[in-house]
Amino acid sequence: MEQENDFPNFPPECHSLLCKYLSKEIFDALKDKQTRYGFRLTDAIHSGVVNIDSGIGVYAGDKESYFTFAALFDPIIQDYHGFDPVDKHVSNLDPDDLDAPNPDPEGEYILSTRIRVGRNVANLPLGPAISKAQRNRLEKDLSDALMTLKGTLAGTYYPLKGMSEGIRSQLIEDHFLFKTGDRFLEAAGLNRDWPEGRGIFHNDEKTFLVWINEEDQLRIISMQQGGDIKEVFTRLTTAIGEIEKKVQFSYSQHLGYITSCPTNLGTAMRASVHIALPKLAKDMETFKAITDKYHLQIRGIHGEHSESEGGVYDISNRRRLGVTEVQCVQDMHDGVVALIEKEKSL
Ligand code: ADP
Ligand code: DAR
Repeated sequence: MEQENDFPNFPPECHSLLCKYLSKEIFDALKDKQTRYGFRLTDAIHSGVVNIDSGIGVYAGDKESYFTFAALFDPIIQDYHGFDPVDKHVSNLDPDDLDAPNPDPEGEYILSTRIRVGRNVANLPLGPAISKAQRNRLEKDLSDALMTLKGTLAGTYYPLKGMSEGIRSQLIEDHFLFKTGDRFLEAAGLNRDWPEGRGIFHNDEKTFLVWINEEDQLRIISMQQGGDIKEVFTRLTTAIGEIEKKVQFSYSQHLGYITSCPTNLGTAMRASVHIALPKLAKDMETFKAITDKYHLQIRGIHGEHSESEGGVYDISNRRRLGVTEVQCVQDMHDGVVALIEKEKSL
């Protein structure tokens, strides 16, 4: 790890927002600061220092990091989200405000729909700075709270520790469970003590799932086959409301829901479909013109850093902060309608 007082020597091929905005002046101004949980600048930037191919390169160790190290986080947040230090995030989780009839009622294109939010618990460090004891206690408190859910949200918690490799790999293959943290999360300190304190809660149908202590302390997920986006969003908002009766989430009037990676701040929502677009796949220029117009992101079908398979893509909203949850899902829905129209025309 870099010395406390050494300004990182970023090579010319480093193009992360960390490289772009961490000047020597900002480094010197922040290098001796620390948050109440002892999280320091060198901790926040370590992932981007060792992974020079990072897109962003920084993680917060607690809510306070975003304010203690604002001289670095603010320009990164402004660049990525177009969100200024004086802006206020506004949430709207009301499904009645969403205009999203199923874009593919015949099931010709959309294989599945998934909408997730990241959440972290108030008055605790985030994953990069949490202690093993705090993380284990959080796993117990959150899994106990989830096991009290009733009706269609009722389910079971499965700790990662002790899970058979066969079950774990099948859950990942079936798109339900997180992969073991990548090198970016590793360098951020998010994989410490793995697999202890991590696990997954899900209902019998696997349409409602909660990841515990991966990149964020909760990833609350609603998913199902087909394109009934509104039904998926409604289930998610109901679940969030039920969990929030038992758990206080870390929230800021300025930044919305607090997450370890600044890319997820605000709504912390990613609304996606797995969609087959074999004709558009042959014309990526047209494909990307549509996804750009509707503020969409293209991922492979096994999530971040994966590739498309068989002309099937993971299409999701790119905007997270400075827009409401309804707008995130509306972005995805409206973009998917345009993609299907184009695919039909080819
Ligand atoms: P996140 O969405 O939590 O940021 P990833 O992009 O890595 O994380 O995706 C996590 C998992 O969710 C992966 O297994 C991915 O295949 C799965 N997934 C994402 N979107 C969908 C979808 N629309 N249908 C089915 N599985 C999905
Ligand atoms: N790999 C890191 C994170 C980028 C956003 N993805 C998250 N948070 N999963 C990077 O800086 O590229």
